[in-house]
Amino acid sequence: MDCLFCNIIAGNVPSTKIYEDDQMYVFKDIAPIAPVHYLMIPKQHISGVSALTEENAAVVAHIFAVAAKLAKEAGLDKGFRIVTNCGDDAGQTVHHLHFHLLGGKQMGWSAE
Ligand code: IU
Repeated sequence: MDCLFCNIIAGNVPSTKIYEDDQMYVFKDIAPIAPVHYLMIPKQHISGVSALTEENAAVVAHIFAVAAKLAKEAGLDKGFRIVTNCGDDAGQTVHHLHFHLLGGKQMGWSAE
């Protein structure tokens, strides 16, 4: 298995787990850019948003429903952001679909 996030799901690479169920896994980003910075990933290997099909709709919807719950549990009452980078121009570095859940600070907005 050469996918880092598949190895994290399998427990071959350590991570700080926040949440897990049969469809998805959530852990703390190793290099956080906000006080709360989780990575939410499907257990199924999907390389990124550009590889999504209608067949993946349920797991993506599930990830977002869990995100709302985790944001509430983390106390992000003032707001939060969900980001996914897709491809080189966006700076995607790990080619396993992941959604960043960011919060706990006032965030700016830029495509820099
Ligand atoms: P990106 O959207 O593909 O750039 O996000 C990948 C994230 O994975 C990035 O925020 C890294 O800090 C994070 N990460 C990690 O949590 N653990 C790791 O071992 C590696 C990257 I490599």
